[in-house]
Amino acid sequence: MESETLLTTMHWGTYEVRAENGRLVGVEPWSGDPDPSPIGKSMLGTVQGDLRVARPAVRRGWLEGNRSTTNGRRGSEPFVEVSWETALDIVAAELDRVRVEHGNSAIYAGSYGWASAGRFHHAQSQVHRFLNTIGGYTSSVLSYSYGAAEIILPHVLGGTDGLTGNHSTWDGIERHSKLIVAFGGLPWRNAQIQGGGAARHEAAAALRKAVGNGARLVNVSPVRDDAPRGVDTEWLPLRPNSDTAMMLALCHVLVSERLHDEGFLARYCTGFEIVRAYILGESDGQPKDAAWAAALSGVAEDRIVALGREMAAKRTMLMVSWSLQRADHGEQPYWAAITLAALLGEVGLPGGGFGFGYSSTNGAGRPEMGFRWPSVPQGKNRVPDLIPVARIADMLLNPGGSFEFNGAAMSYPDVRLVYWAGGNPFHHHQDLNRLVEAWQRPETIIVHEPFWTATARHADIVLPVTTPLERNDLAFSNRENLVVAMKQAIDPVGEARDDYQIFCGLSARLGASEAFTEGRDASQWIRVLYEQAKDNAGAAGVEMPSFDRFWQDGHADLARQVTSQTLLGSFRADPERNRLATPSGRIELFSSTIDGFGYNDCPGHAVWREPREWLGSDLAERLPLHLLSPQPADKLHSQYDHGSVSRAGKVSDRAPLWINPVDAAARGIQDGAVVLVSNDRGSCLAGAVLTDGLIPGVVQLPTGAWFDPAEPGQPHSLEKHGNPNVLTPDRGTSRLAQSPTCNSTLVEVSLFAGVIPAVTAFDPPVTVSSLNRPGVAGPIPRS
Ligand SMILES: Nc1nc2c(c(=O)[nH]1)N[C@H]1C(S)=C(S)[C@@H](COP(=O)(O)OP(=O)(O)OC[C@H]3O[C@@H](n4cnc5c(=O)[nH]c(N)nc54)[C@H](O)[C@@H]3O)O[C@H]1N2
Ligand SMILES: Nc1nc2c(c(=O)[nH]1)N[C@H]1C(S)=C(S)[C@@H](COP(=O)(O)OP(=O)(O)OC[C@H]3O[C@@H](n4cnc5c(=O)[nH]c(N)nc54)[C@H](O)[C@@H]3O)O[C@H]1N2
Ligand SMILES: [Mo]
Repeated sequence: MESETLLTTMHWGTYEVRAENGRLVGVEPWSGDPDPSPIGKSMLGTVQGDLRVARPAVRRGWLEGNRSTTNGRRGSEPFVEVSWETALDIVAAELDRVRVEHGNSAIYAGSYGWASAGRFHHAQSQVHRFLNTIGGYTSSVLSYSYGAAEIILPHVLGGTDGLTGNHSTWDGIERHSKLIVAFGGLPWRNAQIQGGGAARHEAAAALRKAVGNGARLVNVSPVRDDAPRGVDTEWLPLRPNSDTAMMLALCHVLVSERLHDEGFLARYCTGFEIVRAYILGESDGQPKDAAWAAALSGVAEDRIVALGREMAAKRTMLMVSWSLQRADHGEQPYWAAITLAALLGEVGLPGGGFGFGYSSTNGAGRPEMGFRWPSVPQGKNRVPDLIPVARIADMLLNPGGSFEFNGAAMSYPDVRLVYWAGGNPFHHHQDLNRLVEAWQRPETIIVHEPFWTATARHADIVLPVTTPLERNDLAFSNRENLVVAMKQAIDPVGEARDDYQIFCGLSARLGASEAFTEGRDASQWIRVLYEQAKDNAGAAGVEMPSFDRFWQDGHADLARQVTSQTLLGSFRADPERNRLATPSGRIELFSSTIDGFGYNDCPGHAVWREPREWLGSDLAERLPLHLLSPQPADKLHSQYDHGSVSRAGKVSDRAPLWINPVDAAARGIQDGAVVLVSNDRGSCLAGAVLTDGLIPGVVQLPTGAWFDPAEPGQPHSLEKHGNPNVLTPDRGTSRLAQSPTCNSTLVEVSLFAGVIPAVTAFDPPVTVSSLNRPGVAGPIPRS
């Protein structure tokens, strides 16, 4: 029996995979990972399962000439399977038609999404590089993860350090922090993930060590379980989206009791006087005191005062999860947290200051490698049109419409063709019923997918792609010192091809072969990327073995040069020489730039603005529950929702909805019951889990259940599987960042009456082998 064990890296960990006679038979965590994630197990049974896209497939109506579909055909019609030759001919001709008739800006290929780990076969890199060789595409900027932060932080701090990297490292926190206040908590589940690939999971241990060394940890969140597992924590529950009010009140305690650090404010910050007048209520008549914040947040007044005093007395680290800024006015909690940290005056000291997203991934708090990992070069996009990523439905519904963004007046291009490789908008976007409608507008939608996800089902042309187990690649990941030779373990499933191979076929048809490939095949590209990495590392004093040695060994464990860093430490040491990249060179507690935009929804300093949708709004009389939709513990987003680990976490076949027993009793809901979660935007079914681990008035439904409408293609159909994005609002945080606000959602929950419909998201779609012969997708041929 032929059997081989190889290493592969996914966003949730590095695994030893074993194949026998062409079948994947084992997935075990890499022995070097001290705290591995179970998610990898889900690859068994799915990578070679019946939800793989077996062959290229085209929507029947599209082949018959029905392009844009106002009557909901997209998402409901069967697919016709075609050969690769036919599929590539069709796609190339369609790209050419659209660019000639409408110009390249009519091609939208933001193609947001996580795809898979692996530096070369990174789907977005491939699709963007390819389209740049044929004239470009309308692109997207920012992320669903932390779009509001990506815009506000450069105005305040001059960059995104402390958000995406260069956090103060755990060692300083372990040794010096005496109080850690975590807004949004530090849920262990999220630190399973590291974008680009995880090797050693170390975040949970670092946190345990900090608390073991005497730091007191406070979890400020509506959800008790946002505290890290097995760590002594105080739970300070608050009403969702009220953190900014609480932070401003903590500032009020410091200023009114003269506990703030005037020296720090004078030397390192601008705008304190304006902020002070706002905090004390001199500028608007409302002091932001603890009584005021208590009424908004539900946290007792004396608890806020005591916490403010404790912060002033101890070395305090403010940690703010990324989730807080995925809410209405999501810019504000970040600006308010920085303001609070500046008043405390410990920014730039180990164990003090602030940081964003500790435990939102495994990476925050780990030292940087000190050099950049190379990626596939993108070339130049000649199309200037772009959108903030979460404005996609707005763009498709309002071609030519205008919008404001970070001080600029912009307009939406007229998109005719959407190209997606490596993402799942029917997972990630808000208000999916609105997306279903917007998605009918383009003339053609092309998707590359390994699996029959909702996005594949809502496409016109689906091209089947390999998973990392079916190709060779390299894992380079930020803050990871393990480089992995991701060797092909099994043959491509069905007729799947690599994204790269597909774009080779298209570029050849469009006369761009040389520009796209530079004459290299995949293995040559992998070698080139490795050599670049070796050069970059070498220049930073980090030695990497030769490529051949590395490939033979299967991985390389690199010695770190950087082991410790403190966010804004060098700025603190010498603010003149190490000026920040803000207009003043300092931390901008007041920004004349933002003030100059004249946005009432994001004025010149941190402010409290009531969310349009939260427990304090009038709507709460009719929709009395605040819905949080966090990341799922048992998978990454929608990936491998059909796998064993995710399925084990379903309740009555659906995503689990956490609800407080008080709220459940008032609605006659018992543990395990199928419930209807609804608001004016949509409704879904979920499985009730009764827990006092969240406050009454708040329910939680994780993301990731594959979108499963009872009537595909029709907006406002009941969603059967528990996808929270049929409920979330599709509105920008503010005119500044225009970023997602999924965590500002009100709903009602009731016991589902009637016949409970079966979940069908995991049934393969209907395909027909020719235009008139209906049938069901046959078994995937195994080579
Ligand atoms: N309500 C709510 N919504 C949210 C969030 C929330 O907190 N609440 N969080 C948001 C956040 S932070 C994010 S980052 C997004 C995540 O949204 P996405 O990144 O879009 O979600 P994924 O499920 O990771 O989608 C990746 C897709 O790529 C496919 N894929 C994997 N490998 C390959 C490959 O090699 N090639 C190709 N072509 N495809 C591949 C996978 O099968 C999968 O369908 O969701 C956002 N949506
Ligand atoms: N297992 C797993 N881990 C993941 C991912 C995944 O899909 N699965 N996705 C990864 C990605 S792409 C990202 S961007 C990160 C996201 O990382 P985060 O944004 O930090 O994660 P979330 O799970 O959305 O939210 C964390 C907690 O914030 C709390 N919260 C929500 N709203 C509020 C509020 O208004 N105030 C307070 N105080 N708390 C609030 C919720 O209770 C929630 O449990 O996670 C990454 N890690
Ligand atoms: Mo994200």
